[in-house]
Amino acid sequence: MAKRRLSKQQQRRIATLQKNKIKHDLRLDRQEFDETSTQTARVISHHGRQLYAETEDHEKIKCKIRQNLGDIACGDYVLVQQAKDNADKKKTGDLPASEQSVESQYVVVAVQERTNLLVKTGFAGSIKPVAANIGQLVIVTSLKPRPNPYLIDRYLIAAENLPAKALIIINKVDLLDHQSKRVIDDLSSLYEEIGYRVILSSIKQDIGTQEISEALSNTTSILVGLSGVGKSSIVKTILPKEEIKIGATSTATGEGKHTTTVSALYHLQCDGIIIDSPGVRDFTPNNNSLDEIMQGFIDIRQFSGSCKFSNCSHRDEPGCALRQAVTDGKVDKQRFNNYLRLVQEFNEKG
Ligand SMILES: Nc1nc2c(ncn2[C@@H]2O[C@H](COP(=O)(O)OP(=O)(O)OP(=O)(O)O)[C@@H](O)[C@H]2O)c(=O)[nH]1
Ligand SMILES: [Mg+2]
Ligand SMILES: [Zn+2]
Repeated sequence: MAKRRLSKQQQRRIATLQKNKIKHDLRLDRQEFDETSTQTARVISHHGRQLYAETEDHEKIKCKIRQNLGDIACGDYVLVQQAKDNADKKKTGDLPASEQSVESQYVVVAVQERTNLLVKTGFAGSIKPVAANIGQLVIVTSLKPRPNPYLIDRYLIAAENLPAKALIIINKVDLLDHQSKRVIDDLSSLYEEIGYRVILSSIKQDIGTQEISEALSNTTSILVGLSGVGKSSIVKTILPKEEIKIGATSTATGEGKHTTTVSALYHLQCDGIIIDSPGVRDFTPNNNSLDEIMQGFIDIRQFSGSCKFSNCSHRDEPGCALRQAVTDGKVDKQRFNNYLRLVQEFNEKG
């Protein structure tokens, strides 16, 4: 593919960014950090070359990031050190209250091993980390924008392969009418029959919020889904004191305006942790193999290996156990088609 030529202005911008990065790295290298102050903290939100983290004493700290640490995501556990000056002042109690919290000079020196990392495939196949150490993926859908079963299935693949529990929320049920009620009923019974929990909610009418709150206890959950479905509204309802931006949606489609721009982590009273993530236009899990796709379909995977041919593509070969399961009503047709679609997309990617 021919390389796109950069305009003069773009070249200048890139040069300035590179210069700033070098300056930042030099500053970090010159500044001395107190190794005896090393402690563990959990990343609350990540903004380019800086992040906010929470220490084990629940202190919120702002940190710079030492170079070459690789990807860092919201929910990561990191090792941080305090700048020498600050650490000394803190020991003698000389640090002003304002500097003891957010403005303290900390640096992230290492990222601890994670249990899992949720990633999404971005532009041109780039892999972007979304959040780390996730116990539960909460797939938020709504009546407006409408639920998209193909998107739900792709998030379920991500959940099964993390692995993490999965929960499906159908929000904005205050907008239900006769026609949409059937769609929502069918959708929730489909996923409940497979074995997933589905909660119908309305933030406007306070429906299902208690149930959501309880489902979030004792684990780290992340809310994911299209922009405008009400992810931040759910967090704000459970944690009314937090400053959380809620966005407007387009009146025609209900499409959101991408209000939340970075993932952010919040503590719940019930010992749970919730991560609010930016809404997506689409989500493609980073499937590394056909087996990962199969593992992502908990209702279909039990039939794999029972086909007549071991390399069955489940399309038109005789003796296909998967197609038989669909014919027998043991596997939902739409789920099976979504499975085939993902396999095809994977094969086309090469
Ligand atoms: N009718 C109705 N509107 C809701 C409900 N929950 C949220 N909304 C509205 O939906 C819009 C989008 O809400 P947000 O919470 O910002 O949505 P989000 O999923 O966080 O969107 P992004 O941050 O862009 O990903 C706002 O106008 C909310 O007031 C609900 O239960 N019913
Ligand atoms: Mg939001
Ligand atoms: Zn088959």
